[in-house]
Amino acid sequence: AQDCQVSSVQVMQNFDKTRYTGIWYAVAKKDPEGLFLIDNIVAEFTIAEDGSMTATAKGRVIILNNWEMCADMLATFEVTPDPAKFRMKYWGAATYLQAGNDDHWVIDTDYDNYAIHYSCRLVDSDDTCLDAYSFIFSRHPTGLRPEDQRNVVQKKTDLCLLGKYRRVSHTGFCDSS
Ligand code: DAO
Repeated sequence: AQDCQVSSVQVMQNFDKTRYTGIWYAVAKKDPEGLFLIDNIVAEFTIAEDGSMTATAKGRVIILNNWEMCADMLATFEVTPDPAKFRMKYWGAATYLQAGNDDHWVIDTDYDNYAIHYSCRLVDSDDTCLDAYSFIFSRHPTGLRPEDQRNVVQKKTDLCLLGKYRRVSHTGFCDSS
């Protein structure tokens, strides 16, 4: 759908959270208002014994007045009637990091190469999104495979976010922490 309405966003059909586990490198990001994770963003998804999904994530952040650090984040996911739509509760390993509760929707993935995430934090009265963020994830830190790019561009367009993403670099900033 390209009516830009949050309720008509198409998500991954028959999402399989088991195949989604493991490491994903953010290769592009559309930032929300007051961005938090800047670059070197790596997330690892796990399925607990009770079947619930959790994640850890790292990324370079700037907190307070220009204090640059690697944020260690934790997240738990609450299921909803749609298997690709979760509520994500997240917090930092350190208390001064950001914490919150966001939608976490998997828009599309082939599980082995790419994944497109979307979260709308603020829905307007006309059902368009006033504050969205979105990660393009790859299993490969080097980026998306050329054959996945067309599909990713189509999904960015469907989300009404085409042109709003920036590249997320991986320089090793969070590798030792
Ligand atoms: O970076 O501006 C931002 C918003 C992201 C907040 C959530 C980050 C912590 C949890 C990430 C888990 C998997 C994507």
